Amino acid sequence: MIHPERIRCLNSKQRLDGPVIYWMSRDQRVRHNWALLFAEQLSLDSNQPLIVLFNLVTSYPQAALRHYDFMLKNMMQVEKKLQTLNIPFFVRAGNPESELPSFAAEHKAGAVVADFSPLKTSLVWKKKVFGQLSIPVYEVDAHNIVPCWTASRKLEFSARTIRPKINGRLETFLTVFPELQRQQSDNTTLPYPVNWEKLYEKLHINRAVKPVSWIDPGEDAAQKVLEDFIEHRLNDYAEKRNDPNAHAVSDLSPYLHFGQISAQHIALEIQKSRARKESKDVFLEELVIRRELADNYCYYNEHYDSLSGIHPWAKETLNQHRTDKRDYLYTLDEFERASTHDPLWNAAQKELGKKGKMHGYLRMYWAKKILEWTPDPETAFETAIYLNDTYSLDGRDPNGFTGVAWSIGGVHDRPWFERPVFGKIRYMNYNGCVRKFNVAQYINSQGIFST
Ligand code: FAD
Ligand code: FO1
Repeated sequence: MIHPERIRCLNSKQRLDGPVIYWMSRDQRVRHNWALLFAEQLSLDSNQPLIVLFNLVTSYPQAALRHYDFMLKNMMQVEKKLQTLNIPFFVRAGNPESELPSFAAEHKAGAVVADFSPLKTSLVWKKKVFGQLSIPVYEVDAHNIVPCWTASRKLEFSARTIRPKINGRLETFLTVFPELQRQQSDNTTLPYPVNWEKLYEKLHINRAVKPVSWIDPGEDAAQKVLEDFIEHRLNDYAEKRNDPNAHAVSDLSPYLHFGQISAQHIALEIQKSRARKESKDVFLEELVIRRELADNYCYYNEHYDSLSGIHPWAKETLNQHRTDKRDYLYTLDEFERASTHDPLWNAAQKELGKKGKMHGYLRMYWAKKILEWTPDPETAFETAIYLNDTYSLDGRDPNGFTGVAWSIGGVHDRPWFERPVFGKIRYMNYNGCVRKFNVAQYINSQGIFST
């Protein structure tokens, strides 16, 4: 059964007879997907066919070939999985505001189900699409364990304030998923096989940021990574997760960003594992509290994607230090080419550029140095978001906007003792990293010899 608080009806239209469309967008998976399960429930209740639509936008902001390749390779698997369940899968390429209404009309749809994202891109799509539809539109939060609008009705100040609100509802929401059934009805217009090559050609994207080979895209690969993490790395997560030299983290963020694996499913598997309790707790704090706090930040703060979204205390302190002398100043191009004076920063940028993933501990250091080496905090924010979203597989995500806002704007953090440029924003430096892990080893591992 799907908890009713996961579902919101976005308009008050009457249901018509006709197929139920699940417009798959943020949660690009067949298993453990509450939006798909709800669409199935609607279709069974009304004895109408269920069909799935993926609307491919040919130039998603900041997305490059690296990201589209990771996404489309999974979509090819989604097509096959839905075929085995006799659930027709269609792909349209273009702007959702024109494709969705024409698709719904063409199939005489009776209802549309959308998954949930707090990001502006998705909100703009929905506003434009749902104003044109004369059938009911439902939105299902298939990404969070506790639905974003249920966890809290307001912008939360920190992990400390949202944690009890989320933990208090896990009993209700951290539940096992029902199985998606094979669709019986054969009165659906079966789609032609998707012409993926043609879709690749339609993309207007930055093709210089190449796909990566260290991680396989797709639901099945994500499940294998999860199992391997639980088997070999979860135990040491608490003590080694901040060491970029130890492969101690899950590497699940690219799959989570594209919805190729369910956070709820991960949490259930982590809970079942026999790994050390301390490591399980620390991991769940990141996966559940930190990640859902990021959706809260983006959902309740329309300026999540710029410095103007940070708290007044942080704005004030950064302004007071706006004219402080910067010891180093770099342009976007110098950052992008990893050519600063700091071999550690350069190594982290190289990892991001080559691998499409930077270790979480270094991301904080990396972003904070951008604040220190740019002319003003606004430029710093824009530079960090641009580099993060252009190169990181898990970029263009609430976690990224929130991670940059934390590093540069002190969001979800507290004031620290005052210093030049940073003011009261938490400071991090090279020696702090040396105390935490073997910096020379990390730098050499990125093929850069420390000076
Ligand atoms: P693990 O340590 O295995 O964590 C497992 C999961 O928990 C992650 O996949 C993520 O969903 C969640 N998680 C872990 N740490 C955080 C965190 N600090 N905030 C929110 N959720 C967290 N994460 C992204 O998904 N996309 C981004 O673009 C991104 N940009 C960041 C930028 C900066 C400047 C900072 C400081 C952090 C950023 N993060 C981002 C958060 C965090 O660094 C990554 O989620 C993490 O490194 C992903 O790797 P992993 O899955 O192997 O991590
Ligand atoms: N969502 C879509 O519905 N269609 C797309 O073509 C699409 C492309 C895309 C490219 C990169 C990326 O990081 C995300 C992309 N998304 C797309 C959106 C994504 O699935 C989520 O909906 C958003 O990231 C919101 O969280």
